[in-house]
Amino acid sequence: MYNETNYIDSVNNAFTFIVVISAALLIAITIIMLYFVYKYNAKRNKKAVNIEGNMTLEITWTVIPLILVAGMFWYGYLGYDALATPPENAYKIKVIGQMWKWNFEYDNGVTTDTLYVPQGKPIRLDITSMDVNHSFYMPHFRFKADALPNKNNMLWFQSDETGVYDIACAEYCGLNHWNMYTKVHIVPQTVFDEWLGNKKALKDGGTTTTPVVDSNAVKKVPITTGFGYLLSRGTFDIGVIYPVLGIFLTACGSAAINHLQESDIDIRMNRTKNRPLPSGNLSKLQVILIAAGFVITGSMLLLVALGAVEMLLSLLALVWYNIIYTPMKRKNPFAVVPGSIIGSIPPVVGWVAGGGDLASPESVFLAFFFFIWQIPHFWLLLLFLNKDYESSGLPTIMSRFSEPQLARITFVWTFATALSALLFPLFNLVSGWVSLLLIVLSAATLIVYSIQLLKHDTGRQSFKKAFMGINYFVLYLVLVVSIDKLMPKG
Ligand SMILES: [Cu+2]
Repeated sequence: MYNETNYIDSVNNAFTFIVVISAALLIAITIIMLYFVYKYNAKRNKKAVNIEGNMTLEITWTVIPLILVAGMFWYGYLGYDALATPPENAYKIKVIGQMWKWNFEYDNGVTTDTLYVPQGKPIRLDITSMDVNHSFYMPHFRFKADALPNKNNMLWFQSDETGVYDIACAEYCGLNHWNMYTKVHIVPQTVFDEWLGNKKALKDGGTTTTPVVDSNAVKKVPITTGFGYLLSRGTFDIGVIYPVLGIFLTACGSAAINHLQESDIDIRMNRTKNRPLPSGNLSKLQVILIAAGFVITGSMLLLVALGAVEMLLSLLALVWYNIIYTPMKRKNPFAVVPGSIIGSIPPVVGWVAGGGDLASPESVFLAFFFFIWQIPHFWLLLLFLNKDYESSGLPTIMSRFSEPQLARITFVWTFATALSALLFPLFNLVSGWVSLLLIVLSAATLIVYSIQLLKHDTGRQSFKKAFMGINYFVLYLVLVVSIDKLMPKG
């Protein structure tokens, strides 16, 4: 009875009907016009004659268009009528537009960002908006309905075949309007029931999620600091110990303070519930003393062995992490962007400690590069650890963007990271052509590899792979640039 949906054919037929009539009229009128241009041209007809009234002609050019237009209306009306009267037993789903994603609410209270519907069953969509005007658009089904904050619009459809199709917003609604894409999955009833059951279980378990930049960051610190030192010094010597150790100790202190600040969140997540505080192995006072010991030792080492600039930079990282970023991420799901600045400080400390100028272009570039790669790094971490974060109960970027949207945004940042890597040669931080070639090749590989993020069904696995991809890329880049520096010149 129905092919993919009840509505596609009637829209297609009405469209074909209108195009055929328009094309026929265009051709007929053009031919007649050319003939008249030839026949009545000024040389053959020196004197124009005025013709008045012709009943037959007037009736003809009124009746023929009337029939054509009535035919178009009839075709359009048939489709509209089918669309305006949903069957009584239609399965109801609420569609709520929001800047900038679609939410689908099912009868058991589950809300998702991707639409799943059972195959072979009439589906009724009740469409509204929670902020501005959007337009709910499913191109494959020839569906479009305004999503308005003060009015409920309805669409219904039934598809007897399974498939995955696009959903978009067809009304400019703000900055990220372009990214309001999601998918409709038409699946067999059993698959649908299982999916809805899983979603329900997940919902009862917890609500929202947060990116928690954890002490994992501490492990990167010695590498990036040493890297900055090598780049300005041109070689490794014993002096590298001071910035690396100083920054590392301060970062450990910073992580300890973070444990204090977040013990209430950590206890809720599998990944962090075994940290010393949530598990009860250390008291608060003990942690404070440990943190102070780390920070004071690290700062003193930097101040005495290197200078005030190095010490102040490392304290800036600490202030940024513990005083600005940590409280901010509890309120703002985009905190990860300013948070990424923290990772750009250690390589700069290394650069200055190695004798480089803090305000030099190379130092600014190093900071920029180590800032930009952390954004896809943390967003991917969030995407594939999502389930765990869901129990932390903090605001998350997942409440603003759907998974496919976040995947696309992450791809753009990954792309930017790959391109930024090409700046290493440009800032004369790489000299050998072999290293240059390796950097270009690895950047291209990263881009091609990350394209999986743009594919239809981005699962946790592909986020995890992309996450590993970008981490290995940066590690590889640091190695190539370091080896290039250490090679004898000449
Ligand atoms: Cu919109």
